[in-house]
Amino acid sequence: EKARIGVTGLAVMGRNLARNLARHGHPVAVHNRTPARTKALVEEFGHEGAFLPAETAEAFVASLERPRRLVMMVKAGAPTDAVIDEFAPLLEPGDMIVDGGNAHFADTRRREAALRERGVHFVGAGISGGEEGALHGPSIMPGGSAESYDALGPLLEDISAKVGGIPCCAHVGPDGAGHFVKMVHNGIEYSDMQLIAESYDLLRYAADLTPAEIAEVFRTWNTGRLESYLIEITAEVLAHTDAATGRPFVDVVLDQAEQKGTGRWTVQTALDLGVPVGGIAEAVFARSVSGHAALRDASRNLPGPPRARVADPTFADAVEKALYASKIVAYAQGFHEIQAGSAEYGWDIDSGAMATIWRGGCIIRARFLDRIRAAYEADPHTPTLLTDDHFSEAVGDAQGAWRDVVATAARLGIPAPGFSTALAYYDSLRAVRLPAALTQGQRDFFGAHTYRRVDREGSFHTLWGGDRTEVES
Ligand code: NBP
Repeated sequence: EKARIGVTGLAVMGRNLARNLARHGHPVAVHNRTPARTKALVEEFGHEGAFLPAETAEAFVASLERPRRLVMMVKAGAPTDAVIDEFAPLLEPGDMIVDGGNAHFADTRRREAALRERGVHFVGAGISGGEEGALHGPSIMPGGSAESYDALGPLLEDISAKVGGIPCCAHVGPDGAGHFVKMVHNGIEYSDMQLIAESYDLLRYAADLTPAEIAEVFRTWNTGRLESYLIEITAEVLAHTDAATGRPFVDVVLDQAEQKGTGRWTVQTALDLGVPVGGIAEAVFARSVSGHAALRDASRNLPGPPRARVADPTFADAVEKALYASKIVAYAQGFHEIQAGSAEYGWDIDSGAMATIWRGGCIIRARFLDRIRAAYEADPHTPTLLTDDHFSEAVGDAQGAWRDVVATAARLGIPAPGFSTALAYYDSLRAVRLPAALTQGQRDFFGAHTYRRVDREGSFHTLWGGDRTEVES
């Protein structure tokens, strides 16, 4: 008997993905560079389904039915290239390699092009949901050729999360599109987490609530429009007490956030594409600031406002509104980046479908995504989610509270970079005139960079060093 699909790389993610496939009745070949992992998987979980263990790459490839479907779940970067180099010579035209790791989409584009030369389909698939998702149903974002999706889609959809019976897996687009969308998903995740962190911080230090009280606030929010996995786990973390000290868990954790790089990639890519994603950038920078221990130590005694608190009992409601409005901005910026990437690389990504496959399995799963799906259904080419009827109404209703929360944070000296930048983005989009006109004047003054006029076509330059007449250039 041959395996329908194979998984190589059996650390937490690969092992759980292989088990998920086996549990769904798909005979799965399993392989790992260090064979002990393969053995351990079959010994521990062999009863869950049909596993075909292989010690060598040759035996692994030979155990797959054709066209071969080979999923690799190894460390991103050089290990991914090493595994491709090992397997590609053993494959035949029509076979498929799926990279389920967190590869940079540019690497995926390079690998896809190289393997296409040999007739092998290379599918960069974003997989979100961590190890639990891999086992019980992740959100899967496969790129690569449409032809490869015909052969892989049914299997991947089968093991993905489902929401209302709809799989959280859809073909994203050619070559690196899947990894691109996974990258932006992670960027949005950074932004979402930062906004939640700021909400907590304001409730704690502006409204003087305890972590346990704030956990209750989040639990309440999780019954409404903010209902999501991240809000749910926030309540869990805030309600947790450290066993060793009896203190709130959140107070014994060092306040220096780490990162693995996908948030940074989202921002770097946005800069290359010229897409403003301030909310995501501030979230990445907020983690960066937190980690600069020496800088923070040196700055601790800088002057701030007198310590004060907010007595208003409706403050938590105001924070909920600020959070919802800022979250809409975060997603609007992320989807703008997806559309810009899609246009740049000719991927033709269906934004509504991306919102659909993020509804389950992944870290940013949320009720809210149904609204985004509906917004793209109503207008697939909308330049921004903010102008969707539902979202513009929601932000219109929230904006007073949103402004108050940002002002309160500024007045009390509590950093709220995510809320602030989201509001500034919103007001920038709304502005009838931006001071960019002045910027253009300065650029023309010092560098003769020229400007365009509101009343005539063409490029112009003012002779700033001479008689200040205007010349057309
Ligand atoms: P790791 O990222 O820790 O990678 C370990 C695996 O890579 C092992 O199977 C290891 O084999 C293999 N490997 C390495 Br390292 N170098 C290799 C080489 N040169 N040749 C062959 N195999 C090599 O595993 P993970 O945490 O399961 O994640 C797998 C992928 O999934 C990563 O790209 C990760 O970014 C992505 N991802 C992870 C999560 C998560 O929650 N952990 C979520 C979503 C995506 P060995 O056993 O012989 O050392």
